Amino acid sequence: MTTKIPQSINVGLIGGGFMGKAHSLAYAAMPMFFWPAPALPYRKTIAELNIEVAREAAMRYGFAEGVSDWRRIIEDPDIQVVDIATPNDSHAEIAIAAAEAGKHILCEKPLATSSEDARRMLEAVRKAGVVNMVAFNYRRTPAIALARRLIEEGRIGKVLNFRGTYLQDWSADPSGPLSWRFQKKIAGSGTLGDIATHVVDIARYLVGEISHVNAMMQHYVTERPLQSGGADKLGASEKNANAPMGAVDVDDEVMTLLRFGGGAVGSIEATRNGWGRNNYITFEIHGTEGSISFNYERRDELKVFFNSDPNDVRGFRTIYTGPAHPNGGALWPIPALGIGYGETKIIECHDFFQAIVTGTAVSPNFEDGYITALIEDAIVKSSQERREVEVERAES
Ligand code: NAI
Ligand code: SOE
Repeated sequence: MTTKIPQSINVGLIGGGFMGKAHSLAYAAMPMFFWPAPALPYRKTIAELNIEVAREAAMRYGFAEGVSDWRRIIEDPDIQVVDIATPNDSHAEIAIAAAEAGKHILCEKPLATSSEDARRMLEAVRKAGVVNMVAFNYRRTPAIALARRLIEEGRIGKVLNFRGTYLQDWSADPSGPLSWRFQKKIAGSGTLGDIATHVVDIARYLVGEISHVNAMMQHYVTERPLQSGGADKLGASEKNANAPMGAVDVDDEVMTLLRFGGGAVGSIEATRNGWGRNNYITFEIHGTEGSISFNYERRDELKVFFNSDPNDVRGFRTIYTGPAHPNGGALWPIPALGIGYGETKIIECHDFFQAIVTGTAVSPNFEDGYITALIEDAIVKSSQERREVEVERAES
């Protein structure tokens, strides 16, 4: 053994659905990629809504035990990390209880269903002095981190324009079931909180603070068949035309113009009803000396254009991310072997544990989650009042 054995840190994960799976994979895989790992995450307890599901989740995701009450995780003095992977309406209550118990917290996005709850969560983690992170994982895609590095190095000059999209089609079919993502009481909002916030996070990460928005929100589908039970269904995979219907009270589509504090302008468009688009997170950034273009559906690639290239070979070139790029050394040995969604969660997990072990802050954290919630408020207000709205500043 040539390496000092990293310390073990016990994790309690709440919610064993889609994100429960993604986070469990990251706990298992993080030390396989990042070695020596900052710490070895030990999957101690997973909480689900009932004990059978919790025990099955424990078996499947490699946890020592499954429990049916998340408070058991908060009360366990041997758990240092609380991971919140439940639907949005429970994030605030769990996170505040976890902070008061002195646990470090990884919370899924959006941080909360309202900016008021997000602010309370931020106050709780600040008061407790615990490491906190909100899981906007897409910024950890190596190509997106490379875009940030190129911008910081001045390779495209001063940024003038950010044009971002997040387009999906899983909710385009109105007979798709009434997921919790269509219910304001649980989700807080629709496309806005669910996916537009990912692009807000990418825009802030790459270009800086957003000062003003000018937005339009649309709501097309007003009711959907109730789900027959069991795990949440994302979209049209299980249709039931004879099922009783329930109300959809969230937005389907968001578009907003942006002004950044640093002087750039931009736009974001997001929909879950765009047939043919799956996880179409794209951005194009124009600077005074060049441009950068990205599409998550081809996430190994970053397209760059440098004005300094000789005229006869000038054009967008494609960089395939690999060991030369952010986090690339920990991932796979040659470019273009294929970065997946899982890798973004593995990098997120590494950075979170690194922050815990070194006692430093990590981004995006609850402050970023709160600022994103304030941007969401401004988008809603702008759409309702049909005018440009200034984003409220977060008190520091
Ligand atoms: P899901 O519906 O697949 O899973 C949620 C699980 O939490 C369910 O199994 C449910 O039974 C369980 N649950 C609900 N209340 C609970 C409670 N009080 N105690 C214990 N378990 C409880 O939902 P999904 O897709 O995993 O979403 C969870 C969170 O992750 C949401 O906030 C969502 O916005 C976010 N998310 C983030 C993604 C990302 O790319 N960062 C991707 C997908 C979801
Ligand atoms: C559904 O729109 C969803 O699962 C979102 O909730 C996630 O945040 C996104 O990353 C993938 O799509």
